[in-house]
Amino acid sequence: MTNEQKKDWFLRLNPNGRIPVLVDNTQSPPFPVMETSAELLYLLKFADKNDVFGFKDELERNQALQSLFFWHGSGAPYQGQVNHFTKIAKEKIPCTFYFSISDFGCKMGRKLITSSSDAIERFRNETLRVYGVLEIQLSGKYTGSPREYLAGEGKGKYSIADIATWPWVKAWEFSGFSQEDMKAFPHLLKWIDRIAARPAVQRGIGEKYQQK
Ligand SMILES: N[C@@H](CCC(=O)N[C@@H](CS)C(=O)NCC(=O)O)C(=O)O
Repeated sequence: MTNEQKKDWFLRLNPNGRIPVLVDNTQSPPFPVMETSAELLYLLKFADKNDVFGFKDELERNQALQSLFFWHGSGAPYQGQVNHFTKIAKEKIPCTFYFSISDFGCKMGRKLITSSSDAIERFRNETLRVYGVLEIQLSGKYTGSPREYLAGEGKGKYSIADIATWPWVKAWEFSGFSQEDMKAFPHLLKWIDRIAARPAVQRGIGEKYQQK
């Protein structure tokens, strides 16, 4: 691993030192964009004038933003930690985390998590909880209308909301979740397959883009 993302040339474009970064060379000077969700919104604005992957209607647009923020703020960080603890920091090293009252609803104000196995448990549970939120949306549990995509009227439309969320959720197995864990999310599993079947998605996950 060369850790290019921690080198000066990359930090100049994205001081967060994480992948991806987008650089729009059609702007003068070239314009860098960090953070996946901001990158998707940038692409929508400058490369998708007809809103093929977005919405003209403000309420539908806002629905897409809700999903985008939800995944960026609640899904990716939790599943990212699951990946970290189960794949990268495999050794169960004792470590200390504090979470606020609102996370635990306990009177003590803060709860101490003292081992990485506690941390894995916490992040696994939170990721499954977030999958549950997506399941509620897709199943139409409270609206009575199941939907095919996360945002948009009726059954919804494939949009940046799905584009941001899908690559993570479809990797549930990589994150160490079992078929048993996923049984609670039948609509989410169908959504994964529905998006996987899209020709452009097939190309995007195809051999050409596999790491050698
Ligand atoms: N909030 C950032 C997270 C980016 C992120 O975590 N990227 C990972 C790869 S998916 C990364 O760069 N990992 C290597 C590192 O942390 O140095 C975003 O949405 O762009």
